[in-house]
Amino acid sequence: MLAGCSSWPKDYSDLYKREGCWKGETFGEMLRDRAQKQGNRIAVTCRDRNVSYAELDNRADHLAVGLQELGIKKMDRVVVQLPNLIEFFEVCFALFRLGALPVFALPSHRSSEINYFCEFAEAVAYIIPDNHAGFDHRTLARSAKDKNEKLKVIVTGDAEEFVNLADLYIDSPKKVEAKVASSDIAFLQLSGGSTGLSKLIPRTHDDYIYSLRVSAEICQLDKDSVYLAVLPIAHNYPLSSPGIFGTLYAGGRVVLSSGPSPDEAFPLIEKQGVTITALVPPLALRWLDAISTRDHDLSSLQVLQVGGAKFSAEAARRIYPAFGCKLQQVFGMAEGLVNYTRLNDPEEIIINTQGRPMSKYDEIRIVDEEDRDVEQGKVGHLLTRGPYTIRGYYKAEEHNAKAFTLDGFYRTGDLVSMTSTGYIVVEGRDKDQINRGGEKIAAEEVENHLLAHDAVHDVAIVSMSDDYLGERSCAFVIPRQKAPTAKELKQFLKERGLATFKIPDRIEFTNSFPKTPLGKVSKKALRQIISDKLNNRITLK
Ligand code: J2J
Repeated sequence: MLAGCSSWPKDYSDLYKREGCWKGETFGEMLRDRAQKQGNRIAVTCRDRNVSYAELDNRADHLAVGLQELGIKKMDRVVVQLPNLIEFFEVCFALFRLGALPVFALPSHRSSEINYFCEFAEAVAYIIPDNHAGFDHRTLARSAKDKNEKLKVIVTGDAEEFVNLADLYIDSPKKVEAKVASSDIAFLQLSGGSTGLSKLIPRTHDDYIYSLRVSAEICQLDKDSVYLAVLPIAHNYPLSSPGIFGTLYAGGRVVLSSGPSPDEAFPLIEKQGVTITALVPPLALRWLDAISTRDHDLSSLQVLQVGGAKFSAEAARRIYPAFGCKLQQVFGMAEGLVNYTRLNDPEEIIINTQGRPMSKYDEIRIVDEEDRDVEQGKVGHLLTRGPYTIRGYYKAEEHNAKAFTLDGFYRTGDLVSMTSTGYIVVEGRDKDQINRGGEKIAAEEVENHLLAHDAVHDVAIVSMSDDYLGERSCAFVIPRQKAPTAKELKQFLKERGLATFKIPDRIEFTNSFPKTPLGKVSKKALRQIISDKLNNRITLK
């Protein structure tokens, strides 16, 4: 086991094995098996390129040799920041075969996040595209290399001074045969974060592949399924619920879209015969708006998943009439637990709930402030434990003591209620996080950056409700003598290398913060202030 990771107590791991959840399979073996059974079928389509299971399997083997020759070995951490490209698959499976661990960064992360991931995970390598969405990722690599000159940077495209990924595919008669156990950590996923920086989430082959198997079953995937990936595939939702890996598990085909707009996605759905895709609520709204004015034939689409943030019942009700396909709500988290509405659930359940746990081994508790179970139907804090929910974050002993109960339940930070039939309704949040249309912002992380500005005395960041994104972020700033402008502060954050989605949408200057009876800053009161202001009820000095 990788140092800094907590595993399941033996009675639980025995149970999950005995019950057939963990079948002892690794990612490397999973791909090999599909390549042997259905080598000629297409695994991934990206623009005009189709890669079969056999080719993907071979390419992963070749790349594993090249990565090994570069010095990457079992247990090494490698920060992977690749957008929706076939190389993402090749890199992941090559690393899985080596027993090295991808750390999944998102394409929108910038130097502040990347430097932290590289440093905290003690990464030996960083894999990037040359340019993506108008941004040159090699600038991030230079900054990371300034901090650690030994870091190996691998680039797909124009590598400039770095190693070119294309040169690492080595057709050697000797395959990489690292001994990888299914109980090993396969990769580190990112948490949305609530206290300071994102935590890293260690997921094993056993637990993740189990979640893929159940997800694929629930979503009724098979060899004829075509999954369209419009969200960035490194995120846990399009990666695994059932996402790209669940599709490969089922032997289906993944189609990669470079972006989520209807202009890119609708023609792909028509041309590729897409059967299932996954969206966050703001995108679902955008697609709903677009559909009436386009004449693409989307009749192949059977399931439209919406998750990552609360989807309003009003919008949910419009999906079937507009798309003629089933809506599936998905409420999940990179730490583990995923809830789905089932495809044959009654309409009212699909529209009004966020689904129920995917596994009968998921344990759910909904509790009050003192960890006592609330009455059925009442709102409380969601705690969970199960065969694919972690027992601790990577190298975070102190935080783990708060984020998990003594008996191993993960405190999700979500406020939920449960229907009499066991479906979960997300009612709110009790974590210092903003969910900006599915993108998670840890308030404290951004507050710490702002506190580094000379003219900022104190700061508190809260969510403000937004019709399109659900929530946007608002920073309340108490300035020192000479107040900075909002523009200056935003520029300051950008220069510190913060991902754009974390830069506050609005900055309000104030002289003091409302306090709770205990003297802490009352974020609840701040949310009320900005809400009243947006509704023109008060004017803020
Ligand atoms: C309300 N809040 C939701 C929903 C997630 C599948 C789907 C999503 C994620 C994900 C994921 C929500 N309604 N339908 O990993 O495998 C909020 C909750 C949750 C947090 C987790 C998956 N779906 N959320 O979004 O790790 O607050 O995972 O605890 O990014 O998103 O965020 P994340």
